[in-house]
Amino acid sequence: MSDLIERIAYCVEFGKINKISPYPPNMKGQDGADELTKQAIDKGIDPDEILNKGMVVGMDKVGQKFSENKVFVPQMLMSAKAMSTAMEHIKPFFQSGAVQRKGKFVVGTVAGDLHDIGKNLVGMMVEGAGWEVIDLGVDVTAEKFVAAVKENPGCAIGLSALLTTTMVNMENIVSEVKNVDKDTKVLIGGAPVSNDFCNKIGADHYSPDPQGAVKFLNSLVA
Ligand code: B1M
Repeated sequence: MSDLIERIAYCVEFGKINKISPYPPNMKGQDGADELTKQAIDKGIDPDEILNKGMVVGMDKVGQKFSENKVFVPQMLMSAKAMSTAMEHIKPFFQSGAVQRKGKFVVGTVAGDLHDIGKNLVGMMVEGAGWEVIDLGVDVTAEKFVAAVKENPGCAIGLSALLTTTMVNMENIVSEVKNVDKDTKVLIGGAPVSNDFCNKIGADHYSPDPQGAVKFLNSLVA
């Protein structure tokens, strides 16, 4: 039983999506995260255990390696794809309430900015860490973030920006969101953003990578 969980973690870590997936080459023809997760559920293994001791462990490992520059964006994307494919088998248990999520994370790329690869990675890693992710997409205005905070009381907010011309829009979003609920935690990230900028605009945390985003969010519910 634990062998199956370990294999799921391994598939997520190395981006083995399913049996027909040719990546990684040394696992060609083997079951991937998709098949193994289904087998685990069919065997009656607790979905919470599959998620937290399998998928989350795999994502955690790849996230750590990414932070250390030992793997790069393509590997992260393959891991995220393996995880999201396997998650399809777990989702019905979230919906039934059999598996509890840690909280809600509303994420979006700020107004004027269309870059979404980094934001998507953050969303996938956070989802893999057991959070419900509400992705507002790109070019997201302060009004849309405010509406999401009202619809999802107690959620945390994530803002991404890749342009020096759009990172400035974060300040207004932080201020509008905090006007609705001053306790709403706002996490920011993206290549031009820094810790100093985070302090200047009154956001709660800056993370340079998805792993840091996960650590910050988990610290809120620890
Ligand atoms: Co754009 N672009 N782009 N672009 N683009 C950059 C960002 C740029 C640095 C290229 C350059 O000039 N060298 C430059 C910005 C310069 C600046 O402002 N300082 C630039 C420009 C100028 C532009 C346009 C203005 C070009 C034009 O039209 N004249 C235009 C703007 C469009 C708009 O947004 N309004 C534009 C358009 C585009 C494409 C649409 C073609 C495409 C985006 C496709 C897409 O995202 N779907 C694109 C791309 C791909 C890039 C580069 C090449 C790659 C960005 C990327 O995805 N990186 C980029 C140059 C570069 O970075 N080499 C560039 C990979 C991604 C995983 O990293 O997004 O940094 P990143 O995310 C990281 C971290 O930052 C962090 O985690 C991720 C993983 O580590 N992170 C967070 C990100 N968000 C986070 C949120 C968090 C926490 C961490 O918490 C919430």
